[in-house]
Amino acid sequence: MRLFVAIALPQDLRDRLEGLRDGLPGAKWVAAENLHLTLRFIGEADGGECHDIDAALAGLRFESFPLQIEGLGHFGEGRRLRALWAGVAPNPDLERLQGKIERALQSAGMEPSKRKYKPHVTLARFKSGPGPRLHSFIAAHGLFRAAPFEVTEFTLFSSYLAQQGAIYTPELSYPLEPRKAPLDARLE
Ligand code: 2AM
Repeated sequence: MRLFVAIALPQDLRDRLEGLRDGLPGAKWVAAENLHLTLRFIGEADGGECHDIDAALAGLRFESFPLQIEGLGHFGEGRRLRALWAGVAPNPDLERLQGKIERALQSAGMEPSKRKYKPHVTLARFKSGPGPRLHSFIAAHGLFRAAPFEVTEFTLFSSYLAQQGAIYTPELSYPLEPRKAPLDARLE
């Protein structure tokens, strides 16, 4: 199974992100039900490894926290443009949760992640770049900012590459603990 750990996004947020789809020739937009925020890509895992991954994730303790999607960016430039994404407002809780997941998976025997973590929600992928239109798209929509939502769990997804594109299936979810500190205190 090909696996990754991610935060599933609420329906209203996915609807808002879907509303950005407009005017980018060559963009292959990610289906609304597939929009997610990856915490850790795992890759292929066999039965025994899946068991160890589940045990490592289930043992993790972390409090719920708010998260806000804002801004747009891209990976690659010009003809090497690969992806357009929505970003995340600076979020120390997200960084800490990601770090905990990384350490838990390493103690379950996984190799350390090679890439530095860059939180993003991939909106579209490109085979041939949209040229200068990307910059006007980002100029038009770059101030995108969604309402914050409460992250109350994270999810182990499987990814299956079908003919019509990737199909992501939530396999197991790991609830976070109820938040103790009030929201106001955390936003200060
Ligand atoms: P992406 O959206 O930037 O492509 C499922 O493929 C998820 O895992 C996607 O969110 C993808 O990020 C992420 N991912 C991270 N590293 C990956 C890798 N080496 N191969 C495939 N997907 C990866």
